[in-house]
Amino acid sequence: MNQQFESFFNVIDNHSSFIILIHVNADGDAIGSSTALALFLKKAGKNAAVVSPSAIPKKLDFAKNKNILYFESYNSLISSNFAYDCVLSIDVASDELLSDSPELKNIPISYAIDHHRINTLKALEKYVDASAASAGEILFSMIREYEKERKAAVFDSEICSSIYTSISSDTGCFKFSNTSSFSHAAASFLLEHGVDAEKINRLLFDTKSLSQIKVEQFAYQNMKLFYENRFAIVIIDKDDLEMLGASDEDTDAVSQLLRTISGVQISVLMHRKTAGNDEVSYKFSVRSNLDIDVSKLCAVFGGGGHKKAAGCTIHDTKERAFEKFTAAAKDFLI
Ligand SMILES: [Mn+2]
Repeated sequence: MNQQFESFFNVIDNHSSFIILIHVNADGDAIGSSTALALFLKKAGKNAAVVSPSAIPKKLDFAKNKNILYFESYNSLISSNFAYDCVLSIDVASDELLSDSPELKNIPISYAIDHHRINTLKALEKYVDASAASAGEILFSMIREYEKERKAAVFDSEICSSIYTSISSDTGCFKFSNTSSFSHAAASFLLEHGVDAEKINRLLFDTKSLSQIKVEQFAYQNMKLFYENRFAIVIIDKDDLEMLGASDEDTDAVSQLLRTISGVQISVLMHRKTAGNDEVSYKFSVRSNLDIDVSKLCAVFGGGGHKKAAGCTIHDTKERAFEKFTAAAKDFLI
């Protein structure tokens, strides 16, 4: 019996209504795993809602569950008067990822579930397994253990679909290097429990909005290559997005896109944070090929993430942020 899982089950037993925090700019893992966790808690006779620090991207609407409440800011949680006695988090690696909201950053978290290698989130208890490709895989193991220990039936097609969304999203449809035999074994179980994998994967990977396509077109036209074409970067400024009629969520796939160029070892999307303050800061979304650990590159600037997918923020002018990052990246090329 996993003691940390048991400790989580005790947290569930000892409370009646939960909010589940996810990270800003929610992805398929954040929505899939938090939705599955909320559904699991409801099956355990509890009340549960998901709290996202920022608007949930429209393309993930399909991954929400009609029986779960989603609050898309701290203020909307407060104005709803949703009563809760316990705060959980899933897929959140740091306080910074709870956005600029001081209320959310200081909210006491009872139990945090995560799979990032570096987790600095403040929480009473944590279960962090960096070998898991997605937070959904950890939840999958927890629910299996819960079913065994409590002789309860939890898995149904809705929970299984949410976990499948989470795993498929964070493994890039089972293509990224983090994909393990466990990812596939979990998926196999989930497919046996009524998951429409074709539909989920089409909506996650093969469906793009026109504005997303325009952003990708812009990225191809404006990308810059350095260091014998081993380093690809594109800068997308707030004005560029406005010109394209696009929003932040349309930029998600861009760093991934540049990584597909043959010979590129590190690909970067550098974009202006849209937070409404005058301070200039640029966010870097970084991907790598080969055996390059970009979480270490991002750690140079106080960021982090996974080995092949990481991010950081540099508070500086466009030119200086670009120069700093590009110079630091050089040491990581092979
Ligand atoms: Mn994740």
